[in-house]
Amino acid sequence: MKRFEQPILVTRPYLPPLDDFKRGLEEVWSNRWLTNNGPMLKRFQTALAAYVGMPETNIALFSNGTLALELGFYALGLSGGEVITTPFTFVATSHALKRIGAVPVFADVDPETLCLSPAAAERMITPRTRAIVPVHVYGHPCDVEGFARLGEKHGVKIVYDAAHAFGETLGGRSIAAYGDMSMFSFHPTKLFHSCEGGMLAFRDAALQEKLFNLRNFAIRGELECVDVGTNAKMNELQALMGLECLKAMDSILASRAAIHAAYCEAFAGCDAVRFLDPRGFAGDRKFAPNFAYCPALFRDFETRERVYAALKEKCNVFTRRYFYPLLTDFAPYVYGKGSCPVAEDAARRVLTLPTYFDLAPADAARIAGNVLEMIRS
Ligand code: T4K
Repeated sequence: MKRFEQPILVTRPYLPPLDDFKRGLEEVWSNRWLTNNGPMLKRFQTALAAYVGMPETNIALFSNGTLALELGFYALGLSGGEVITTPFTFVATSHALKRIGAVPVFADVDPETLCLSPAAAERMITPRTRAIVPVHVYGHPCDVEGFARLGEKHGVKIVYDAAHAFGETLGGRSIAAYGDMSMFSFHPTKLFHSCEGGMLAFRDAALQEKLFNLRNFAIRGELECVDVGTNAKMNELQALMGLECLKAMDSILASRAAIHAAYCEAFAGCDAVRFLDPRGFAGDRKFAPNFAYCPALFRDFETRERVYAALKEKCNVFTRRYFYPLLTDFAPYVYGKGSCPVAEDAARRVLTLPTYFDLAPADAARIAGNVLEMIRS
């Protein structure tokens, strides 16, 4: 069994060359403009729009992904309504709904992709449903056509929590182009980041002004306040970090693909572990994954727990059980407990393995080798 000398964490942020960042800092220093729609933010917005292939009028940046979700939900008028979503996600998805006064209603996930199932979601639709919020969990693509059909048939909004899906294309288009709105998180645990940050991409350009206003307290100039906004502005240092990281996207994606391939190869043919490979998850559509996470499903809860603990104790490898406990195990959402058996089962068997820009594929193979040894012992 290989013990790593230095701890291997589930993820580490990409950091741009320090000299490039310093050059940007000099610009911030000379501008003396630190936040509130500064020049760096505008440049980042332009660069992001080009990167994701959306018009600049159809994106907005925020201080983090959770506030982006909150304001997106609020701007779409979801407060006071029911919203169908998945429990197999980070708490932020449902927290953002609750915090704007919407009621999360949980539906089960697809056993292959672990993303919300359109069929399960449809069964939960009532006259009070205002939206469906699927999550491209781990960067796995949701059934976007299935959800588009539900949106049209039932007159509900489709809002993707695309926190994990930055940099992906599906059916030849950016994944940001699907649904009424998508949210991307730029937290340092994501493959692309701006220290903290979030982006909304939306179909209706008229939303942009509303969102810009809401992220700045909903004040207009010095004399007017038009709504209950908040402070969700991205600052200049965040934008600078984002701009510098964006330059490295090609190599970030390439390194993740190589790490993913190393795990795939190591786990091939193993019955006790199903390593999830998103390349098969898009049906006939062309899909370019970002390999944001490296999730493996173990045969049972006991094996997963044993491997999780042994990797930590014997190998100095710190994996995470994203997303365990399931949302419906947490006090605010316990009303949904027992309603999503596929998600409940996956949460008890999943382990997300280390992946980040400078993890050597050979080390990923060694981690997988350790896992296989533990299973056999
Ligand atoms: N929707 C979904 C589906 C999400 O997954 C998330 C966030 C959101 C919405 C909300 O987006 P944001 O508001 O965060 O933009 C992490 C992140 O805090 C969270 O952003 C993320 N999802 C969630 C899945 O994971 P923790 O509690 O696991 O993070 P932490 O601090 O334990 O870090 C994980 C690993 O990364 C550790 O081994 C240490 C390493 N790390 C972390 C940071 C922050 C570093 O090496 N450097 C760092 O700077 O929640």
